[in-house]
Amino acid sequence: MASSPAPGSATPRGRFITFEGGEGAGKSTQIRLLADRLAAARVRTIVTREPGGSPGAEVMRHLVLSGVGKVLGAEAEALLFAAARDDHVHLLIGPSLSRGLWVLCDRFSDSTRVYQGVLGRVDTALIDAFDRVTIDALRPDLTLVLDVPAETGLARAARRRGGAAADRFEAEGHDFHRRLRDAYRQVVSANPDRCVLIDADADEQTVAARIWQVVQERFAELAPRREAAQL
Ligand code: T5A
Repeated sequence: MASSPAPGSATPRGRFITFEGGEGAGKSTQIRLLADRLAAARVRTIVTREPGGSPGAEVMRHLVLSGVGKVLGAEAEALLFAAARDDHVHLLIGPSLSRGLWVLCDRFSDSTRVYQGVLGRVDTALIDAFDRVTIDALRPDLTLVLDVPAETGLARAARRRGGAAADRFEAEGHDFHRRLRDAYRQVVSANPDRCVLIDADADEQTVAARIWQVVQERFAELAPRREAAQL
């Protein structure tokens, strides 16, 4: 089960922001840019990722991205991602939020819902059960879903890896990646309070500015201080 802030703790819980989207949508790039802006606003943050983020989960990352899980089937793959998430939430995300840090996470449970649930046809009830065990009440405060055409994302991912082999999911065909994009759009429609769709088919700084505007609007503590300007 996910840890929660100690009752009566003087430290307010940090904010939990997740980034989602298809391959090469720009999540890692935008997380770094958001972390820089938050640091400039004197917000203490940590940047982490899934699968991975804690020693045990990094071992599982290696396993699942190598393609071993594919032969076991989508349900077993979902189980591996859930096991990695459980370790990550217990050891890093929960404790960091309790200490008042903001946590920026590259993928989280929506990835399981989309990749294993929608694309892999794993029963939603099973994924709900995994979520109850691994994340419990620790839902993200904000999920930014970066939206680019599948072709754009795959081309970016291919450019970045150069001559290296595509990983387990990058190696899927264009139809898979188009369905992935649709599935993420449905996640946003189904969770309008938590999720915001970001048009990420633009240069890095333009996308970063769009994200910063959403984050500032969402969290009152980041609103530009007007008092100083009025003095
Ligand atoms: N997965 C994960 C599941 O199936 N279930 C789960 O529950 C979870 C948690 C993780 C894989 O695991 C799957 C999904 C994934 O397939 P990963 O290696 O972590 O694999 O890969 P991704 O999360 O998909 O991340 P990528 O590294 O592929 O893409 P990003 O992070 O979206 O993109 P980024 O920022 O690395 O950028 C890619 C390239 O494009 C450039 C960058 O410089 C980089 O070279 N770029 C841009 N170029 C032009 N314009 C822009 N605006 C650009 N932004 C970035």
